[in-house]
Amino acid sequence: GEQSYLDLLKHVIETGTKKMDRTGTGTISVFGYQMRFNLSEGFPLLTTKRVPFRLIASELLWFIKGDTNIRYLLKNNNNIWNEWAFKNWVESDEYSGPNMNDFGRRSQTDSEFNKLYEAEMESFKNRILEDDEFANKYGELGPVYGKQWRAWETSRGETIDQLKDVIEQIKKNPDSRRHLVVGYNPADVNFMALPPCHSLFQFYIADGKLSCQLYQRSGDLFLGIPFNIASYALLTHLIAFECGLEVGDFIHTIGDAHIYTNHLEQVSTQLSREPRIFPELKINASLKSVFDFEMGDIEVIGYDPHPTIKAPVAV
Ligand code: THF
Repeated sequence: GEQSYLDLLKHVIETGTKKMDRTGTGTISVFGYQMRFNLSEGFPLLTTKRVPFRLIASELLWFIKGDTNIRYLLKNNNNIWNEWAFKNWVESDEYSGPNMNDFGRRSQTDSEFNKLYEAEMESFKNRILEDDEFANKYGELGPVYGKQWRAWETSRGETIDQLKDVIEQIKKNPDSRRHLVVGYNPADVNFMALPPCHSLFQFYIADGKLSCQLYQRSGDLFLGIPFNIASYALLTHLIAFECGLEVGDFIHTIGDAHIYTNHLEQVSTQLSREPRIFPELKINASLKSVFDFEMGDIEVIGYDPHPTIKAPVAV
């Protein structure tokens, strides 16, 4: 349960190494860690801080649709990918507003700059929502998860729908050891806003239960990992539902497991709290396919978390 996540935070604080990172923020990090969540014991939405389930569900539905443009997320009031699209916009030739170099760091350290940044971000979002041409060009994150899951391009000029294929194989050939979906496409990595953190996942069926293991190459333990746990738990539930299976375990394997140094205070607040029982997931049981779910078909019930803990995201 939740304790395995809290143990990971403690483990990194106690044994981790200080390490610089791409974003210039600094982290404490360990290499190689595994957590296991038994999904039949409740839905793993952490309770030691409020984790916004709506954002997790809309991001997952966005992946499942094969969409890679932030417009869908914005329509659902989901802002978690904005910074990566915004970066492409402010670095483009067409952008002529105030200099936004290094906006991730400056918006947190310079309050004058932060006002400018927030105004630019607001107008960027409005343009993505209102202007189709602008959205096609600057809302696009490149061949990220949705593209690789639903339309992986082969060297023969075909596309592979990995998600559809894996669901079909789970039904037809449950004992297979090849139930894999790969997000990390080496040929496309340089064209993505951010190379996939969740690189590969595999399903396993035994005793009528569907389990899922994720290999995540890099994990932001405070902000990203709580999202990732709930996201893959939800995906496992949706696929199990379509295939007439119960849910088994979600196994989360992380490569570079790190806490950003500007999240340390938040982490110690979280570690001082007692975990509560996990909520339950409720999905619209009249649907037939993973591909038919919309936001209104998914909810968690009985979620009673400790309060939100705010933290800046490293870009
Ligand atoms: N980059 C970094 N540095 N960390 C990540 O977790 C991360 N992601 C995705 C892509 N790049 C990343 C984006 N996922 C939040 C959560 C998940 C994200 C990005 C941001 C976040 O800020 N969550 C807040 C709430 C935000 C809100 O309410 O709008 C939180 O408190 O949980 C790894 O998938």
